Amino acid sequence: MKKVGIVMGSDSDLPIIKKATDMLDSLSVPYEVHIYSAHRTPVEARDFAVNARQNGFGVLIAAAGMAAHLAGAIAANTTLPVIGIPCKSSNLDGMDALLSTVQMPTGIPVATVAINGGGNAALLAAQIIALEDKELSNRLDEKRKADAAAVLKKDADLQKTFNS
Ligand code: RP5
Repeated sequence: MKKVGIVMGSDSDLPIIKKATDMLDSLSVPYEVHIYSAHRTPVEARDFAVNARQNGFGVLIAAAGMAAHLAGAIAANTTLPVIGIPCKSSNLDGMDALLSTVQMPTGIPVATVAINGGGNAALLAAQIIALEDKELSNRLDEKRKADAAAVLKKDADLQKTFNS
């Protein structure tokens, strides 16, 4: 199975990345995690993206906050699919990173998830990897069913409390 490459701009983004790695662990999807910054370590960020396909990655996740150029900078250097996670910063609540990540010019796409959306970034990455892996596709189907069952159980509990 191809790996998911996860890059964050700073170790301060790690709590958001943990949501992604937990999700990938639960689906048995292999991944690598790195700290490369579009601004502080641009050469390493570029090299990671340039070599990602030949290093066995099938999709990349890039998480950054503030003037969040990491996902775009990664996407500029590979034609692997890139998923951007805008991270919430202290001053602008993540709106800065959201707009920096989502507003890519035509030609260099970044599939942007919600602010701090590590879980959905991992799920989307898994769905991309699952295009060529039937067993992973089955695990994703099972997760959808389990998630729906959990919501219906909550509804049933609510009926007992409010509607009986
Ligand atoms: C971004 O700046 C990082 O992705 C992080 O979200 C934000 C702040 O970084 P630190 O100052 O906490 O290292 O590049």
